[in-house]
Amino acid sequence: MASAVVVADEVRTALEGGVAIVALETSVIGQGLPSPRNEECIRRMSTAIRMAGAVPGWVGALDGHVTVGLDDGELARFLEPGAATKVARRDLPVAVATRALGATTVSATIWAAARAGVDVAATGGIGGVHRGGDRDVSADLLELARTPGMLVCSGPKSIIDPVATAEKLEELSVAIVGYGVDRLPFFLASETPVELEHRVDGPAEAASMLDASLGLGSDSTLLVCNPVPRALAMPADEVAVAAAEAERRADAAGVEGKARTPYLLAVLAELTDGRSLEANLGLLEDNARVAAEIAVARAVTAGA
Ligand code: PSU
Ligand code: MN
Repeated sequence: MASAVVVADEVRTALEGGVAIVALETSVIGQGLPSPRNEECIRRMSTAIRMAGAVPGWVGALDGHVTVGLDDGELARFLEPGAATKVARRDLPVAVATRALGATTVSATIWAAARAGVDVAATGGIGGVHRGGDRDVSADLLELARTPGMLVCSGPKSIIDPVATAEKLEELSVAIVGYGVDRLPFFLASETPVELEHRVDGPAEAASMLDASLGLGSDSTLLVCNPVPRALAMPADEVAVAAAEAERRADAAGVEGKARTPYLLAVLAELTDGRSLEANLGLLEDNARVAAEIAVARAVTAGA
């Protein structure tokens, strides 16, 4: 039986030639950002990766398979609001069998990337333990615990409980590594009060940590947390107030399950006059750049 994970030619050639690749999720395109900013996101992340000397590997489900390395024409299909369904790892078989257009979250993206042999990925903020107990815990966390590799993000999204999420990641043996920082970044805001035990300063240090992890046969992802670019960072209390209001509206509207995260992000953008959108795009672009620099640092060492 042919594999339902399709590796695009550009990604395959890069893999064979030892060229660095960064895997990218499409849920941020399909659900996380409004149109037309989602198109801008594709362009900015892809450009940042190429400028650093790496190849973008956008992941998504379409036409009965999961592709690592969607081209521009394929990515365009994810842009229209509501066109793609949100696909976490557990939803992949359903998306493939029904030939659905599936925008992959972090959990589905790192799963497919690992199967394609791509071990560096980038996103904005990860899912985690939502506020108010552990009724709603993102599938991102468990997948990070059982997928070897490295994910560059800006910490948990603003709508997540950062303390509970950090505790859960410890329980799951996922190491959180600050990228030039000692405290856990908080998506749109630069930091949470959570002190990190691990830190790297620059791509070379991150690359050698990934090498060590893979060399040990570790089965979990190293979570590299790069704070939102300083000029775009929002005050933590402003984000907290807006996030709390977003939760209230989601409760009142009865928005549950996987629709909740996109709903909360949309309300957040509305409540902050779009500043959260600028910060979100800026951190996505910067995380793409950092991930590409790390992947390139590894490719250089491997080729030496
Ligand atoms: N980061 C963003 N915007 C997003 C997401 C992350 O800046 O839309 C998506 C990611 O795909 C992440 C998902 O994996 O939200 C988590 O959703 P949930 O909480 O339903 O597991
Ligand atoms: Mn959930």
